[in-house]
Amino acid sequence: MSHKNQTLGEFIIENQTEFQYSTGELSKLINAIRLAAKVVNHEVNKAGLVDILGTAGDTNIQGENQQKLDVLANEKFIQTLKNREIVCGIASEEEDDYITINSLDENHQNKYVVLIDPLDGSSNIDVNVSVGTIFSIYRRITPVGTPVTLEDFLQPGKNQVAAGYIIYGTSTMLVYTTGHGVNGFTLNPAIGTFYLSHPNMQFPETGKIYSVNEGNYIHFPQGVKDYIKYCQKEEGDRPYTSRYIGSLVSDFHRNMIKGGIYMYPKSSKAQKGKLRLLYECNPMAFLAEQANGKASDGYQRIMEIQPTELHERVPFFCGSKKMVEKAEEFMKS
Ligand code: P6P
Repeated sequence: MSHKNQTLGEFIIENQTEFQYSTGELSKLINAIRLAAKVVNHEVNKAGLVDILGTAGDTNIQGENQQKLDVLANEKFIQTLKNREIVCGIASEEEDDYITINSLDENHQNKYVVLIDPLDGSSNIDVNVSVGTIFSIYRRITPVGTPVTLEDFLQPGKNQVAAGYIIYGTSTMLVYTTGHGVNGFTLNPAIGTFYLSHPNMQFPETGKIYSVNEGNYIHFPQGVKDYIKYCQKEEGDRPYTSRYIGSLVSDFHRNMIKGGIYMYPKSSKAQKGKLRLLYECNPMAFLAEQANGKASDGYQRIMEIQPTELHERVPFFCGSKKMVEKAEEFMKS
């Protein structure tokens, strides 16, 4: 249920009954992410001024210690999530191990775990290219009332209860799903409010954009090479356009609106590819499937993969259903 100019807060309240576990908890979770997104957005937007305000490891004009933005984003999201009484554990690309959050009443009543890539594509900050935050939310599987365990984080993507991203681009957007479609909210920075700008986002069934780092071409499996040549061939609705900006959230967001496929395949240089299963591929796969798209490792559905390690990597093919299926055909032939 959505209507024009609805704020994120109104949308959450109006739709929280859809969240099958209990009212209020989803609101707290998404509100925590909304708050952290605004804080990180403020820092990302002034990143270019860091040298004027003070460099990382230095103090800025306010006398605050400057931090690398991905470390800062990580701290802001963890701190904001910790302050809510519903998260029992957090895993982050920036943390070697997961973080156990002991609820104030010490008997671990909190029910959810959150996995985050706090600032994906952060190397783009220095060249003023869009970056993003990616989050994935599960209900714990070990008993409430006990400390969270690694098992709570190593769940297949199909168990996610919510997932989304914030894209810090020409405008800042929060795009998320709770399993009832994908909705995009744009931040009005003047008043710090997210407004529903992209209700019910859907991948076009096919498209004419392919996103891959072709600098790795000679290292790709033959099936990927053949698919790239298929995209480039003068035939039917091809050649497609190549668009790859080195920021998964941005490439995914553009492809969801216009139609396209994003690929980070395995290669002779990276046997499992580069992207992380738990806090990059699974949340983006949940969004893709909720938006009528598809996400696989070239052979199987990403959200079926049983994780074995917190930071494990998988090959990633994601976007318009027919394009992913065509890529899979080449991978299998
Ligand atoms: P490469 C950013 O580091 C990231 O995780 C994704 O956002 C991006 O699509 C990819 O890696 C870029 O990696 O190897 O092509 O520079």
